[in-house]
Formats: sequence, structure tokens, C-alpha cells
Amino acid sequence: MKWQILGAGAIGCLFASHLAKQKHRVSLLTKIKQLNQAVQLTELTGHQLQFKMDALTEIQHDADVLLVCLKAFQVLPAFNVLHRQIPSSLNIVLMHNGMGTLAPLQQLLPKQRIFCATTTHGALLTAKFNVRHTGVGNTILGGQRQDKAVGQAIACELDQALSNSSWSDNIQEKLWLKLAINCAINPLTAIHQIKNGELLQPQFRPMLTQICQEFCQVASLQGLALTPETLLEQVQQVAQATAANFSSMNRDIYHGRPNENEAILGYLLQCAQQHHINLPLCQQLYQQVQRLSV
Ligand code: KPL
Repeated sequence: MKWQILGAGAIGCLFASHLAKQKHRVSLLTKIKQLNQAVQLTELTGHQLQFKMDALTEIQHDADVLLVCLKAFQVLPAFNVLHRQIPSSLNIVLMHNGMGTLAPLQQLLPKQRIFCATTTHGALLTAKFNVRHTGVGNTILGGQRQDKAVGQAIACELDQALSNSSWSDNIQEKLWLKLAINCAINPLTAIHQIKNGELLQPQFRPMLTQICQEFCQVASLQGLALTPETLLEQVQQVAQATAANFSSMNRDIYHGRPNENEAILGYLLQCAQQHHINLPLCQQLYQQVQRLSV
């Protein structure tokens, strides 16, 4: 398959370099054209590799997959510019924290095959086009039932590139679980400017418990079988596994960059409102993050 990666941040560069390592044809889709752009990967072992790939300003007409690694709030503005040059054969894979981009994108591109993916691989951009793989995770991809064969083929290439990638028949459930983890970890670590692992301190336990309870009220009405207790356990596992890392929202607030509050807590609160449910703590955290946002 021929891949094009939109979004040369940590996750975009991580996938681009691993796909290139497996000799897949990969290019980047960037604002500035640069043929033979070097992308440097520092593997978990510390081993450094460099891959040359074209950074192009247009979608390649014969690309099979456009892997979109933008932040949620960048997705629609990007496609409003790109949608006229997208061939009907192009498979789009959305991979970002938070939710809410799929429905408007489907409206903009009603005939397009669009998949959603979520990854727990850790990556850090140490400089432009320089990425460090900081933690092994997994990647799950899913979409419409009729697109399963294509989706499985995409997941298979991703799996060869970065282990633990697979197709899911129920991607919504996986996206909601990731949303829950982001709702619990990102706002608190951003507001208190702490590392993920510090959330395991006893003073955060009541707040994490309440976030999980509030989240599950909405999730159950969305048809998801999640209990606050199992969710809290999963949140604690992720906080433990990424203890030394700063969450993405923590870094965005710290560096004064736009953040994903709208796609994370904002999305949850929007769903809650549709079900006429009040989520007092999530609402409070959402407002606190908004006040810290640029
Ligand atoms: O996805 C993350 C993020 O930082 O956005 C978590 C899972 C919280 C890891 O830091």
C-alpha cells in the first residue's frame, strides 16, 4: 500500500518512520514541500535510524491510505482545504485523542471510506521530524462493517510496522474507552501541571472516582458496558504505565498551545447534555482547562 501521513507530530513521525522501516512507500503531507525530508526515529533501545521521505503539499493521487495524525481540532479545517483533491479510492484513517470529527467528516466526504484508530504507543517529538518511541502500546482500527476487508489489510500493514495493531469490529467501544482515559488523566494533569504517575497519589483518588462515575453515566446511555470500578482500574493502569510522562494536554497548556479539551471533556459534556445529564466535576474541569487555554 502507498501511505501518506498528515500531521508530522510525534505519532505521525512514529508511524511514518516505522512504515518506512518496513519498506512501505510513505510520504508526508505538510504545509511546506521538501523532497527527501529526513525523519529520525529513536527506537526504545536508543538505536537511531533515519528515513528519507518526501514531504508534499498535495495528496498523492495513487495513495491508498491517508493516515491523519492531526489533533482533533485541526482535522476539519485541514479537510475543508483538502477535500476537493481527495480521490474516491483513498482510505482515510483518523487517529487522534478525543471524538467528534468523524460525523462532520463523513458529511463533507459522504462517499469516502473513513476509518478511526486509536493508539497507546508512546512517542515524543524531540525536534522537528525527530521522534522518540517512548512506550510500546497497541493500535486498534475500525470502521463500517462493509469496509472490514480493507480495514483489516490496513491494520495488517500497521501491525508489521508497529506491533500490536489490529482490526476491531467495535471501534466505538475502544474510542470511548480511550476517551474515558483521556477525560480522567489529561485535564487533571494539565490543571495541576503534574506527570501522569502523580495522579496515583491518594489526594486524586476521589476525583478520579467521580470522573469515572460521571463518564459511565453517559457511556451506559451510549450502549457501552463500562463500570466505574473497572474504568478506574484501567485509568490507574495507564497512569502507572505512563507514570514518567506528561499527558498531551499537560504539554499543550505548558507550551501555550491549543489543546484537545473540546474533543475530550467537551465531547463528553455534549453527549451528557443530549441525555439531559449533569456531570458536575467534568463540567468544572472543562471550565478550568478552558480558563488555562489560549
Ligand atoms: O493519551 C494520552 C495523552 O497524553 O494524551 C494518555 C493516555 C493520557 C497518556 O499520556
